[in-house]
This record gives sequence, C-alpha cells and structure tokens, in this order.
Amino acid sequence: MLYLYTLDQPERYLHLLRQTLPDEAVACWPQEVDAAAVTHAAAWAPPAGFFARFPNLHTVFVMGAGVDKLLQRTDVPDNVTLIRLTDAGMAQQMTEYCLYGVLHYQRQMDRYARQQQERLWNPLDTRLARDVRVGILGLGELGGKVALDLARLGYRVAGWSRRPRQLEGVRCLHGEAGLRELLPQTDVLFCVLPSTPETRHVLDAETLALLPADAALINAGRGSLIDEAALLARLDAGALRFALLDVFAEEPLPPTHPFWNHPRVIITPHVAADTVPEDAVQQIAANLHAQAAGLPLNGVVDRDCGY
Ligand code: NDP
Ligand code: OXD
Repeated sequence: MLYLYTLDQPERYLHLLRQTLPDEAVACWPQEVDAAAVTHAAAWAPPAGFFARFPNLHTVFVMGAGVDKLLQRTDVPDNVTLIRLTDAGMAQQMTEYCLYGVLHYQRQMDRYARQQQERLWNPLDTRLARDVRVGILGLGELGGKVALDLARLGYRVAGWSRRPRQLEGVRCLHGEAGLRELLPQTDVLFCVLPSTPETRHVLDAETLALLPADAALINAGRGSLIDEAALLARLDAGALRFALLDVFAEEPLPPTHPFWNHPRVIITPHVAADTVPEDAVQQIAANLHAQAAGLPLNGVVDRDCGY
C-alpha cells in the first residue's frame, strides 16, 4: 500500500494517485489503515515519528526536490529507499524566478523604484544580456536547466557543482577553487544548492566579499547556504546591490528579522518552485512501475552525500 501525507491539496494528490495507479492500494493521512500493509509512503513534511508506525515501509517518495529535512529525521530506517522529485515541473519555475532577479538587476528596477519615490526622470545606462555575468551555484536538475536557459537568452553564464559538469554555453567550475574563481566574475549570483553539511554557509563573510561591488544575490536553494549575519553586513555596507531571498535559516521568516524591512532585500515565502501535483504523481508512478520491474529508479537520494 502507498500511504500519502501532504497538507497541500491532499484530495487532489489522492485523486491523481488513484487515477494513475489504478492497481495500487492508496490511502491518505489521516485515514486509519493496517500499518503493516504500508510498503511505500509519499510525503512532504510529516510530523515527527510519522514513518515509525509502518514496520514494512521500504520506499519513501519525497514530494519535493530537497531532502535536507527528511535526512535529519530519526524515524526513517537506513534500509528505506528515499526517492525525491527530479525537476517535475520545478526547473521551469526556477528559471523564471532567477530570470526575474537577473532582469531586476540588468534593467535597474531597484534604482528606478528609488528614483520614482523621488519623482526623478533619469534614464540609466542600458546593459545588454551578454554583458551580465550570471553565476549559478548548483548545476543539478534545477540549476542545470536554469544555466542552460539563461545561456540561451544570451547571458554570460558560469556554474558551480561538486563534480565536474559539462553544459552547452555554460562555463562549468567545481570544487573549492572553482567557487573562488567564479565569485569575483559574477554580477548576479543564483544559489540553488541543496542543504548539506558541506554547503552550510558556503556564502559567508569571506566568500561574499569575493563578489564584485554592486553584485546581486538570489537564493532559492536553502537558507543554510548563507550566513545571514554576514549577508546583512554586506547589504548594510552597500557592498551588494540587492538580495532576492526565497529561503531562510528559519521559516517562516520571524517577524522581527532585519531582512523584512531592509531596503536592499526582496523576500518571497519559499515559492520559487512549487511541486506540480500532476508531474509529481507521474514521477512517483513511473518509479513504482520501475521498482516492480527491477529497473533503475530516478531520483534516488544518496544519503552519504546528503542530496
Ligand atoms: P540536484 O541534486 O539535482 O542538484 C544539486 C546540485 O548541487 C548539483 O549540481 C550538485 O553537484 C551541487 N552540489 C551539491 N553539493 C555541493 C557541494 N558541496 N559543492 C558544490 N556543489 C554541490 O538538486 P536540485 O537541482 O533538484 O535541487 C537543488 C535544491 O533546490 C534542493 O535541494 C532544494 O534545497 C532547492 N529547492 C528549492 C525550492 C524553492 O521553492 N525554493 C524548490 C525546489 C528545490 P553535482 O552536480 O556534482 O552533484
Ligand atoms: C523542494 C522545496 O525542495 O519546495 O521541493 O523547497
């Protein structure tokens, strides 16, 4: 049996799962079921201890791309296969989110907004896409597509990953040295890394200082990627033009957080790329069929790497 837990549109997911998997028994929390019959779960952010009630659970489908919260839990035994969503409609949304920030920078919307407050009619220099250097941290399912899309639009794109990558039209760097090479040559930095012990505070006071004066930062990965105090200090000093932030160390962002009314910060509430129910269910179904047929699975989480 496949047991579903989501607070986001549970009826829609249940309907789609039953429609797509007519031969599979599917139930949805809080329905009471025979816990021993549950072999698979599809879940996003269930309460602590949720998975422990299913003694025969062997596969968890994560209904999102990031698995950081899941890997911190103690109720998912090591022998359970974790499968996350790969793209599933989120990559296009990430491109849109990143492009919004890049255009904000390139077309100087932050400066025009300030000029408008002063009723100031003052055309600023126009910058072409080919003169804007976009750096992308994370070249996986999401960052890889963002990099390719922006390169196709004419931006000068460089990207950074853990292992060497090759993407057409994108300058690909990796490892510690690659990050140090990329940052000083970046006008707009887009972070879409997973949260792992290695990526924690990858942007701290020292690495943020490698960005050129006037650069902009967009974070759609996870809040843990950035040392928020160091970012605030850079913004306060006017060393960064603006930060477009979708993810935070603490979510929801506490009402007293200085980001809220910082003139150089734009906040969105973790909406850069939403899970698309139809695509998510298609991916879960395809993996269930592949698993039953003994075929390779898509999106298996590497617990050792943390993503
Ligand atoms: P992937 O696993 O497909 O890609 C992760 C990328 O990060 C890979 O390129 C990987 O390198 C790179 N990476 C991981 N660790 C390191 C490291 N230590 N140093 C350098 N590069 C590293 O993930 P997705 O693209 O699917 O998703 C990325 C993240 O986006 C998610 O984990 C989640 O946190 C976030 N997200 C945010 C959403 C939002 O709405 N804000 C929505 C969806 C996801 P390599 O290629 O070598 O493996
Ligand atoms: C995800 C997210 O990881 O929504 O899918 O952040």
